[in-house]
Amino acid sequence: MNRLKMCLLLIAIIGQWQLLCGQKITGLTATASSGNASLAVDNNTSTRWESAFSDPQWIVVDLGAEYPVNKVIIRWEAANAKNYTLEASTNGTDYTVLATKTNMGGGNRIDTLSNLLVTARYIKINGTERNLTYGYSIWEIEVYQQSAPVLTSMVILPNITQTMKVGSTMQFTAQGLDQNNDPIALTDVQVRLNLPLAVKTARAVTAGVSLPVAQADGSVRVTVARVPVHEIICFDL
Ligand SMILES: [Ca+2]
Repeated sequence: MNRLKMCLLLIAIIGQWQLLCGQKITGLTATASSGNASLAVDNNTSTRWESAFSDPQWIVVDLGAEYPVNKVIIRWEAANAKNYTLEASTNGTDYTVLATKTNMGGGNRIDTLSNLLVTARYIKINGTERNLTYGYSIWEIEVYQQSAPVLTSMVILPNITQTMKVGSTMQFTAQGLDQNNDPIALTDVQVRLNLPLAVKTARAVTAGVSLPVAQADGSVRVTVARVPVHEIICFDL
């Protein structure tokens, strides 16, 4: 019985994703309960917003549109918040508390609040207690988008090394995973037919076979018969 010992090697994935990659959101504006809020979003780390000398005080950053927000960096001046909340809103009225910070240290301080995973247009810092008698003082507030899914690994099922009859077919599923190990859509999968026991098949191995992923579950149907017969070696087992 002629059988083909074949190994399918996945050699490339072509996807179409936006390359947002956690970039900083620009064009921010801000309002506050007191003081010149714009100085906290002017991209200048030597100018600062300072509130009135009382509790509580707040500052709201307007992103200009809704974004998938992942990280906020607050560059506090020495007159900083001992206790505060970070909140998010899509309409500027209804806020959700993302983080509550308490007993934070004095002096110039950089607070990085990450893994927020929230859709928001407005980010609010609500100071409830100061570390000094001065107002709340922030050099700069930075807001970052959530990283777009990026293909980082794949799971191929079943095991891609198979012994098959020539002319028979096999089906496998290629599932891409992003940096959070969540499934990611694949638009095209390229596979290579490798015949390790047959040196004469080098030409076929080099050429490879490209097959589109046509099904929503990412499965690809591979038919051995589609490989020209003269480019493969069959042997008896
Ligand atoms: Ca500034």
